[in-house]
Amino acid sequence: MRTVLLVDMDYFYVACEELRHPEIKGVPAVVGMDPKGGSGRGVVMTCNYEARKFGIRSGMPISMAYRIKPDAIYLPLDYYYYDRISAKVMAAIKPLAGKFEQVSVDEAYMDVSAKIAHASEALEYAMTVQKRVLDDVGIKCSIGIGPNKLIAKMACESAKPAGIKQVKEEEVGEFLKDMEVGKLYGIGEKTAQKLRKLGYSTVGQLSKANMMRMMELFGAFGAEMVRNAKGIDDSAVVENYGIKSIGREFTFDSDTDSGMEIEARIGELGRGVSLEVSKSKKSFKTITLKLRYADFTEHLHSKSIKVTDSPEMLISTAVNLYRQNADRSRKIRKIGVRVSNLVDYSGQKKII
Ligand code: DCP
Ligand code: MG
Ligand code: MG
Repeated sequence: MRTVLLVDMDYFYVACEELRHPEIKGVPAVVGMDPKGGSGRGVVMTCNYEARKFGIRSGMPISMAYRIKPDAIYLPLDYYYYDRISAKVMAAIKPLAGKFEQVSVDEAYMDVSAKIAHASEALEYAMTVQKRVLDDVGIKCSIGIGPNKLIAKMACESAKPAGIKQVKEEEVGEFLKDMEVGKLYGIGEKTAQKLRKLGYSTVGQLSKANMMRMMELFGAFGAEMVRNAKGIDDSAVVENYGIKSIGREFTFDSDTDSGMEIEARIGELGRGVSLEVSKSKKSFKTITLKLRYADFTEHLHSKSIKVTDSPEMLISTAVNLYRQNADRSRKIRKIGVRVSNLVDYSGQKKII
């Protein structure tokens, strides 16, 4: 039997900002694009729990956040700073894991099965992890504990903020039974709506769905949903798996069809991504350009090349993806550049 922890920092970007601006503690604060007195574009990246009390959320247009709470503190994004804090967090907790898998800037799975004699010791172990983050970095995190990654992840959601929630193997059924289907890992709002129409409003109901029928309706994802609804997840905590992709996005102040302006931005985003790639000592194989048009339709264009860490290759590939794929008759609202299929730089040297 395994014991898996999912450790996730609370309101991470704002928590980072609190470290260097302690005066924002306890005051509604938002990190995101400049609201520009309500006319700003782009979104809220995150906000603290004081701001969440007013209904502000990650991903919400910054202009909407501003309408809700114009007197909140609005801070610009500083990815490099958050990455540095993230590295400190990961370095602090990695030694406490048997197997350690970072999954995002503020989140990691820890398989602690080898560190404790029995699942009943997990709660105390998680408290040690929480305290380590607070002592070494000065920020708070929440921890979900489960017999697998899926349950640990969902337990963490219900532990937030600054909490710990353990779901033991024998409690999995009860934990999932009455959970709203949209809360199940991997299910977005659209799928949740479809499922509700089919009569599956709770995870418990979905767990009893006919596998074949779900596969007819949703393909392989249908089978996965039913497995998840049963709380089944055999995937291992993969050591050194690291972050799967590195990307940056930019929303234009006003929608644009100027190729020059767009290509200049792609160049800038590409340089930012490259810098981060080189800091994490990675090389990459796949470059993805995201184009969001003025009408909010979004298109992803990807190209895989020989593994490289060259900023020039990254930028020229992204620019070519734009030249080859963009619909020039429509204006663009937002662009993104991302690299994936990351390998350790040392790994790449061996390949060559
Ligand atoms: N983030 C983002 N875009 C989103 C959501 C989050 O850029 N739509 C960024 C900002 C977050 C960070 O990633 O600080 C971590 O994301 P989480 O989902 O873990 O959210 P938070 O840590 O901000 O809040 P929570 O306390 O709910 O974990
Ligand atoms: Mg978080
Ligand atoms: Mg997270």
